[in-house]
Amino acid sequence: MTGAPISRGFRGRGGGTNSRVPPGQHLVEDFPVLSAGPTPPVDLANWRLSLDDGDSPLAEWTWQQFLALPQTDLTVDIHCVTTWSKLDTHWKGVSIDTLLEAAGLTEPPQPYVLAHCDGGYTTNIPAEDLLDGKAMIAFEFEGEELDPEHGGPARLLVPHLYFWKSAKWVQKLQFVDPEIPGFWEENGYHIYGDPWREQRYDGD
Ligand SMILES: Nc1nc2c(c(=O)[nH]1)N[C@H]1C(S)=C(S)[C@@H](COP(=O)(O)O)O[C@H]1N2
Ligand SMILES: [Mo]
Repeated sequence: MTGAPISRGFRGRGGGTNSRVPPGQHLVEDFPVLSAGPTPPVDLANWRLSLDDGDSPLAEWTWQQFLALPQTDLTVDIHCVTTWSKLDTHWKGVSIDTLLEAAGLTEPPQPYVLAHCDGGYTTNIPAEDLLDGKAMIAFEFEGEELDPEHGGPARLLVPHLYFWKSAKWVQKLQFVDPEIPGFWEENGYHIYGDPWREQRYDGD
């Protein structure tokens, strides 16, 4: 058969889990750890999460203040660019919508975000990809506090993009314009990283 590729909706007809596995991915039951560096020690007394507009601080929360914000539960599938996918993962955290609201913002001050982590890792995401319940700062996984090797005490979760966008040990979301490529994006990976369009590498 030639012509247009079969659409996702069509392929999904049979139900089942295959329709939930993006091209080139396979399912895993375990939860692999992928870190570019060592796991930073957990230090809740000095933990801070901040929002910046360029170089100007917008808001900052201590751990206590962060936990006092309204919380959200998310059940989502996650997809790592190294080809593993994991279905129906359960997370609790604070949505980015809630953070913006708590900071007194009705919309993102700039169209792009650079997430900064303890340890120096960075990743970039368009601001709109963090809104409308699509992303959160997660602090619980499967009903337990988030394991340090998986980003505890808290990580960004952006499940509709490859998992390298879900920055572990996140400390700051910096709103910027133009977009600033993060660690993997600077090292040959795709600037956006949509698993359904198999945007693994620059140029895909
Ligand atoms: N701070 C930080 N966040 C990170 C990474 C990292 O090396 N450092 N690796 C990314 C990559 S490539 C992936 S696939 C996921 C892995 O998350 P996990 O170790 O919880 O599976 O975290 C992402 N977030
Ligand atoms: Mo990854």
